[in-house]
Amino acid sequence: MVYGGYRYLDLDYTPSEDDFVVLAWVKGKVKLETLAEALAAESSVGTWTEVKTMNEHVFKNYRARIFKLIKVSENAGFVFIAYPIEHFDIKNLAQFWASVLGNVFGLKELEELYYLDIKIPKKFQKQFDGPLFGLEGVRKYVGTDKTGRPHTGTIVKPKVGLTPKEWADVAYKAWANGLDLVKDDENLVDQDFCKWKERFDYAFDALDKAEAETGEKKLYLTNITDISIERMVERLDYIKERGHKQVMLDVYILGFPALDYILKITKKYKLIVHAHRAGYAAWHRGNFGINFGILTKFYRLLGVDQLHIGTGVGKMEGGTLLIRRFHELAEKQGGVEKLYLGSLDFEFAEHIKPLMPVASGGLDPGRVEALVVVHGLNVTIQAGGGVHGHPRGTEAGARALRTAVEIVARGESIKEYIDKYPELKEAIEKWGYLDPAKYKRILEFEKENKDVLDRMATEGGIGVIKEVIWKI
Ligand code: RUB
Repeated sequence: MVYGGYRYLDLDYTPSEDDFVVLAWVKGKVKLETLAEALAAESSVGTWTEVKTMNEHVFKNYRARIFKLIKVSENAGFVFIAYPIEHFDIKNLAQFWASVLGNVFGLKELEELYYLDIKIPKKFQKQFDGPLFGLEGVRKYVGTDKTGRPHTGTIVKPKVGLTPKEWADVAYKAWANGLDLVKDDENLVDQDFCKWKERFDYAFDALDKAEAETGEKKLYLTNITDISIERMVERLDYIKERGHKQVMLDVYILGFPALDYILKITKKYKLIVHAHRAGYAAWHRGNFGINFGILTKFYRLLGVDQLHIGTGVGKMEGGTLLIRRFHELAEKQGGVEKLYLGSLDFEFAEHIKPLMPVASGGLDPGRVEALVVVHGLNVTIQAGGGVHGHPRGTEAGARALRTAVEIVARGESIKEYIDKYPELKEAIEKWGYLDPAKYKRILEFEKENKDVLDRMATEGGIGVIKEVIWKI
């Protein structure tokens, strides 16, 4: 049985350089082939029945083609679909999303549908500018382009509730005691107890003071996320007027159209953009979903400069191999290799700069060494609770985090220095020390056993990938 009277299965087809390629896991109430046909039809030229209006030209030039199927059972498996670039609007990511990642999620034959990866042709990537600063630009701003150490940061906690002055006092303590970055949390914008403008003014002065005292450039990431584009633009105008250089956005919640609009302004105003991803997991974790790696690609193409990608060692989901993959998608220039079934080879266009990956969520100084095994040194390490929860408060917490990062960046172990730095010792006594050896072993296993992982995924399906390999 085919879907709508046309055949989208074309196993002899080899995708061209300009095709989009999509890799999805699908499971449903009918045969895998039929499910795949439904996905290809509904996301391109077709519908549930034959239509008299279909013609040769449309079917030949605009339809999606299923060029590979990996059957895990009669009605479940991995589906590889190619789409011709002509199918899509230029400069309109919303149309692409509505096509490929739209109606298909509602088809009633489906019990599971998870998009694992997408290859975006370079020809399509040309319409995007990518990050204005990116990894290198942020490093230059902070002054770490020579040392290459990880950046350190904190999220002022409690997340909400402090007054503007209280917020800025905490921020000052963090900057003055060694951290490079202080940010609002995802849910703090302009509440009555902490109006955005007042907080900005206090924090701006605190930043100035901390920079003058430490001789270091600091980042202050102020959250302007709002349902009203006008209010966001007003805040951007104010940031520019004050001569500030950074901003923060809740990118998933804004959605692509608002993000695209705001990024045009931040680029004009030459602001470093920090992207918090709150909400992404609603797509990423379920049986019906979209892997965060796909979003990482689009956020990089649209041009944020720093992006939360998870830690691999903290409080949020995602095991070592998955987070390492996101890290590469954020930070590598050019190609990112497919590692095993569950991802596709990918290459960013030459003009798309790498961005600064941000590891955040449940971190503390004792986790830094393990974190760097997963991410390498090109990463911003943020700790909220892991700074302000220090037994002697924010100042000691900030010093402990910076010290841990400096030690690890030199290639040494913090274990050797615990007695030398009391703040570090207290942090480790409270939260412990995470041994990096386990994470080294996992990464080595992946390098040496790609075929084993590939076989596990091929035989076990998405369950094995998510639970065993990705840990989500
Ligand atoms: C950090 C925090 C951030 C998370 C979001 O606080 O809650 O919002 O980083 O997760 P803390 P992710 O350091 O106290 O845990 O970065 O994975 O998107």
